[in-house]
Amino acid sequence: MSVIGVHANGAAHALLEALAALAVALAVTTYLAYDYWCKTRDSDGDRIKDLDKVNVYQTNPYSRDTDGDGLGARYAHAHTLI
Ligand SMILES: [Ca+2]
Repeated sequence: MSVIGVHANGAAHALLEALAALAVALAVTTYLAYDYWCKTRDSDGDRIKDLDKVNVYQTNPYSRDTDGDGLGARYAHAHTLI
């Protein structure tokens, strides 16, 4: 193999390594962004996180008034009704 060929293979190898590192960085960033979104998501916009509605209050994260009593979850939470 010529000297030029060796350099071309070296450059190609370096390029592949850079692309692999970029792919790993993109995957990690995407995972972290998705994880943050899952932990902070507020599907019904009542400022109570979905995770808290499910795990702490056992209410529907997609409904502001799970029990249909006319009181929003935020009000009910503030007045310890849930
Ligand atoms: Ca909510």
